[in-house]
Amino acid sequence: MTDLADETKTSAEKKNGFFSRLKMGLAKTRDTLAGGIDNILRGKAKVGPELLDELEEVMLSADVGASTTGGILDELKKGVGQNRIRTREEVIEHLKESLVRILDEPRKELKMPAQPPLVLLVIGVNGSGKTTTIGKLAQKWKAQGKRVMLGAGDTFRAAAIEQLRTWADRIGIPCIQQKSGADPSAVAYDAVQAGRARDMDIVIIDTAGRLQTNSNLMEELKKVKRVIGKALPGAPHETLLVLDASIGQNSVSQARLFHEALAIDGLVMTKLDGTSKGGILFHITRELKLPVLFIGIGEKVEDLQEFDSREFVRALFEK
Ligand SMILES: Nc1nc2c(ncn2[C@@H]2O[C@H](COP(=O)(O)OP(=O)(O)O)[C@@H](O)[C@H]2O)c(=O)[nH]1
Ligand SMILES: [Mg+2]
Repeated sequence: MTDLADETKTSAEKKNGFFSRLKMGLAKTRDTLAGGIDNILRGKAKVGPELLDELEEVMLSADVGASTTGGILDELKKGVGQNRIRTREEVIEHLKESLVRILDEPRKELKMPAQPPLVLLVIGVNGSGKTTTIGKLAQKWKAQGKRVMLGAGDTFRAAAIEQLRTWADRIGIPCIQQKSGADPSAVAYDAVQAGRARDMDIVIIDTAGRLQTNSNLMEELKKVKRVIGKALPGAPHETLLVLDASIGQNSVSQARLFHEALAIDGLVMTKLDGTSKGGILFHITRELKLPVLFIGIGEKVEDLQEFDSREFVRALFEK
């Protein structure tokens, strides 16, 4: 995915820009995770049980989660026991491979429908970054020449509709909306209908995110999802859950609740830039078997990146 401004750059420059932005965004998690690992390994002559205990502590402090950390260390112990892993470098290489494997297990690409439009339903609690993520995605796709339409399904507050409308106006794309208080499933239905009638490639539906413990929200979202399927059989093609990475372990229970109610297809992890808890991404992927499709590493449009597991792990470990 590229921005218009990027179009003139060489692909190497683009790749560098992408990677340095990623590294910058992940600085806090890198300090905790790779920085901690580095400290432990430095000065250790031998790779043994004491070292593995210390590694466990570091990974937990970066919110990798107990079961995920345990799984990774079990493999590491086996390797050490069999004398396959002996040096500091081998420990790090093994860790990196384990982390990439965890991220690569669930599928990664967007499911594309046989016939456009691709309909994305975006859900998540208030403040997780749904509306900004939608705006950033829409801007990227518009810049690639895609016909994109938005649906203002967060009808709970007038300001939420306004926020999405502002993105749409700035990008120069249509936004289907009704008055605040309107039935969100009616808005979603209209948006998908309009998307079909107006030959859109992509329709993105925003939703409200009052607390996940509120069963009304889940019922409301289920209805939105059902009604979208009536407007276009097979849609929504992707139900994306937006999660704020800075809430760490809490995001696991949050994701579970949404997944149980709504059968999520993929995750967007936002605010990785403001947190040292980025390790949570490994834990969530492993626990829920859901792919991370996009990550947010800042406020700018180019700070929403398509997720690349290998680059992500490399950025976490590279000094
Ligand atoms: N630093 C940072 N802030 C973000 C990111 N994504 C979203 N935000 C901010 O999070 C706040 C809430 O976002 P919003 O899209 O309104 O959340 P919503 O309630 O889920 O729609 C806004 O101030 C966004 O600018 C990110 O990746 N990094
Ligand atoms: Mg919003």
